[in-house]
Amino acid sequence: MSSKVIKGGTVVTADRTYKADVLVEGGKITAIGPNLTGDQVLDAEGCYVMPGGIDPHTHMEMPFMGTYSADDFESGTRAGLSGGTTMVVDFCLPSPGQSLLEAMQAWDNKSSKACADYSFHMAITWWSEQVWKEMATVVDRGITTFKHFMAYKGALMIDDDEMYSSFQRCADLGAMPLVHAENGDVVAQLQAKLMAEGNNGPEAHAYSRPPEVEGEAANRAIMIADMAGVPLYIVHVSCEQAHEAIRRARQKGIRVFGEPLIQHLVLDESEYAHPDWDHAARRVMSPPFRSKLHQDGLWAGLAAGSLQVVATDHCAFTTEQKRYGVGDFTKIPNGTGGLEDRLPVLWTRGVNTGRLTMNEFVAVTSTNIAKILNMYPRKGAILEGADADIVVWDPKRSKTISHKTQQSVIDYNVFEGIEVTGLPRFTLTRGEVAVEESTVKARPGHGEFVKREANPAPNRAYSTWKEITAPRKVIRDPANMPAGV
Ligand code: DUC
Ligand code: ZN
Ligand code: ZN
Ligand code: ZN
Repeated sequence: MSSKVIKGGTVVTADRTYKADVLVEGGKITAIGPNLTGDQVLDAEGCYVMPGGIDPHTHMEMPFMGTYSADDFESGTRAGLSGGTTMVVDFCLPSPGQSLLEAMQAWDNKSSKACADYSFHMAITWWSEQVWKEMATVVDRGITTFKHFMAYKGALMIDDDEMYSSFQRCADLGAMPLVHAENGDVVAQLQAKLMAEGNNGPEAHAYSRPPEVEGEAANRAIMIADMAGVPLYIVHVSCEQAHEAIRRARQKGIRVFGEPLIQHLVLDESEYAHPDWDHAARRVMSPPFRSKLHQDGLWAGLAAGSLQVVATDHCAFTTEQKRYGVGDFTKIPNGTGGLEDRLPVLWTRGVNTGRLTMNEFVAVTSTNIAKILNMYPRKGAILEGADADIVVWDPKRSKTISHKTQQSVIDYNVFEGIEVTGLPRFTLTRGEVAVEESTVKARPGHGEFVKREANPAPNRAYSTWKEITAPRKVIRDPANMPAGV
């Protein structure tokens, strides 16, 4: 078996920074220390050797809003590798009424060409006894997180009754629910009102989804999860109202995780006021970009630990696809890309500015994600025995982000023109060099499904669930009831 040694670099993990060589054999890290030798030497002089990024939230080739997201598992994972991300967690999305097992099969097929490892969440888009049953099979197959849409009324949205049932089922299975937290009923009314007033441009998308709809839904999901006795993961936290709900819950000992996106950390609502329709529509996603005030709150949350991970919700659509919504903003496919840019942009705007330490950077892009999603230390670690998913990070390498040089198949980039300093020199996926400077040699089919374990028992220690579900005493003597009318 041939070996590789990553030589002369500084290892940066979520909790340590130290000089060491890293030996890689058979797709695993087999030694860490001084003066290691191997068949092939990768020069890491002047670089940081970090666990490869994990993106916990992507949508490859997803049927959505009358079309399919444009990047598939090949171009998507290639984009990830190019930017130092060595794993994605994508969403199996059954259409309402469809079997979860069928959706899982569809995603198995789509992902066979992945260039990097991947795992799945399962979306709960409808509710029935069949879904209840199939959730156990899904968990057995290594998918232990279930996503719930509180928005997209008439399509993917489920109501509180269904959500509470599904959350209880998650608790029993040792699984964790995820939520897209937006009040879909309020959004639908605001959309109708705006359209009736002739407000049909992409800016109206943002008007129809104010921070309050997100804050309300986040708070509601947290309370319902607590009553079901299950931890909760809130995707794409974009505003203080949602962040505040998470912070408050965590201070009470409720186990809730918050995931901001790199887009919301650096892009703001002024993008929707751009005079060019295409420019604004390309940035339509849910939740929409917010004001600078919200951005500051998200950065602070990452540093303080009230928010734990940074994702992309990579869901890329071409300009042509975005134009389905000319004249009706509710038909603009929701989604933006960012998989290739998440690490460089977060490093540039986070580490280079002093907002995040290097260790915090590793935590929020990789290690915390691996821990929260039960993949640690196979993923998210520079440790002997861990998968050799490694990024050799050159803090001096710079580029200007441009759609002309990106791996994603779409014809623009929401970060266009942003100058980043800090880029991969090498990206390794299970020991294979997929990126060397600007050369990407990703191999379709190399990626493997990462099975995840359920938690051994539902963790209801701090939950109000116990109180709410405890047997209640009948207080009044039935013999002494007043006569009914
Ligand atoms: N938001 C998006 O913008 N796209 C995909 C799904 C979602 O929730
Ligand atoms: Zn979402
Ligand atoms: Zn999403
Ligand atoms: Zn391989």
